[in-house]
Amino acid sequence: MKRIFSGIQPSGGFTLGNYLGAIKNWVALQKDFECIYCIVDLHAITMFQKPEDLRANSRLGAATLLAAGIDPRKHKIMLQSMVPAHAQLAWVFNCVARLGWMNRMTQFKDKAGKDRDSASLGLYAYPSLMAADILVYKATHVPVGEDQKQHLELTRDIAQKFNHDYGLDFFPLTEPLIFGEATRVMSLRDGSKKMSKSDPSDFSRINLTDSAEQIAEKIKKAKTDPHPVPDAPPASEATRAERPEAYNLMGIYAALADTTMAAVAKEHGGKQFSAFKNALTELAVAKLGSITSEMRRLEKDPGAVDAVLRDGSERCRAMADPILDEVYRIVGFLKP
Ligand code: AQP
Repeated sequence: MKRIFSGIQPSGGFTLGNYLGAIKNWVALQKDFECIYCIVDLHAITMFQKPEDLRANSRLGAATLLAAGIDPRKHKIMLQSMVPAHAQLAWVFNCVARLGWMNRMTQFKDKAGKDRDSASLGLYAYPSLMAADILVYKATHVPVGEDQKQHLELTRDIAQKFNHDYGLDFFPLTEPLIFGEATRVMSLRDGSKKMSKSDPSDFSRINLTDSAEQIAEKIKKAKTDPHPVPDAPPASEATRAERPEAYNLMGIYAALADTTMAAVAKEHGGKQFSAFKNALTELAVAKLGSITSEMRRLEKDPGAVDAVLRDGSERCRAMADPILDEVYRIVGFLKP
């Protein structure tokens, strides 16, 4: 059976970017793959999190996956810190990954900003932990948004070097799964920036906890340009860069409606943005409303959400521990 691992950081509430770039695809993949979906709290603390916020967001994260339609019995919803093998394998990978590889990671550069010396060592080592998350289950496929593509290439480099150094064919070369019309949802305020849960401006994103009124207000205020809705998808990245906000809203519409940018351009091309924004609001509220109300219901039952995480994590420990034991034997650690 092909095995999927994918993770999401509880560093805030989840956004429409997380939903369209990841969660919506995770739901669809359940029928063809054995799936492990992880709330990656170890990754979240690479940037400081208030402990009470981290606890709340971890629960909210699990509730979001349940509300979106992940089946915790057939598959696994788990918490990274509940399965120590992730961090243990990450140490081995810290000794496999090369500094030159890590220095190329654009997410570190973006998140560390200009003041790199005050970024945490964890933020720098993040991709090595991500490789461990995936390979501690020997996952074959990882569904992600465009922003994580480089980290997955690094995961393959680490697997390949480990296999080569120890003369074995132990870890699979994991394939990224990047699909849908919204692999990179951009900020509603600036079409050149990714929509992100940690952006200081709440108007830059739609949160999955937003009410219909909040969604309407954010879409109404979303940046556009004076021209009508494009009548064709962008022919190239250069064309997209000429009108990033316009194409971003079209991409969001297409992904929410399960259609293509070409179909959206055919239906809405040439209209004024005010009319298109009304249609987009209606669609977003219709698609996200049921998820938000189920999340609200689950929020009132934290015991049930914790039980799902504990159960998923326990079943993951049973999968990960034998693989970690084998790695420890391969690298030459003595058995305790
Ligand atoms: N804007 C986006 N468009 C498409 N996909 C996205 N993803 C995130 N943002 C977008 C995908 O969501 C999954 C989980 O991401 P994450 O929460 O682990 O980390 P992230 O990519 O760093 O997300 P954020 O929202 O930007 O978090 P912060 O602000 O804490 O850094 C991944 O598959 C990602 O591709």
